[in-house]
Amino acid sequence: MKALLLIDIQNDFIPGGSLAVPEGDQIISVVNQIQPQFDLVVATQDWHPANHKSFASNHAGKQVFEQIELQGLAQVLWPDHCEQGSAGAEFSPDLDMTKVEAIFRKGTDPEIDSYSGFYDNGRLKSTGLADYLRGKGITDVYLVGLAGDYCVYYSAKDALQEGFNTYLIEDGIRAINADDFAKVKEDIQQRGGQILQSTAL
Ligand code: VGL
Ligand code: ZN
Repeated sequence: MKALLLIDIQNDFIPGGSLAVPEGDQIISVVNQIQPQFDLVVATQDWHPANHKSFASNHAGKQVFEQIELQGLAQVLWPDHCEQGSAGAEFSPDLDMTKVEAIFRKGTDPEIDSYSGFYDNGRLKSTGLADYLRGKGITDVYLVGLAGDYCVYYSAKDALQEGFNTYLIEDGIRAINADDFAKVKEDIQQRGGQILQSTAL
């Protein structure tokens, strides 16, 4: 059984949003087109409180995209984004959500960031996504969404670690940094995942 994970296809990650991923809007028609080919479609939603420690605005004297240490982990400081209840946190109005059976929210703890849809960055707490997928009989996890070098990457690593056959659908993904995404693809393949185009599904 195959699941498609829609990772953080939210207004703030799309051109015009506060943490826009270049060409992020270009994945949406691909994502909408492929959904019928899966047994299950699930979405993740970055969902931060206003006092979230991943926001540069919550650290006096720190700049956006600076790196700090948070709970012993390297943390990039982001522009305010995906604040709970804001328009930026909503899914893109162009994204077809009719087939999405469940939405897993993440990044709700102000003290720790959560790139993966499965666990926070410290792997302290699970979102329940892995058990949910197993409960639905899912063996294969396909990922699309934003951003390829952060939330898609961390979600794919966790999917592999949880024992799912894991696939990145490249034309359904855009990254903040293209060089970083090239490394992501290599790393995911080294860990046993595969990269494919939507036309090969
Ligand atoms: C993301 C940075 C901060 C993502 C979320 O969805 O890739 N990136 N929060
Ligand atoms: Zn975030």
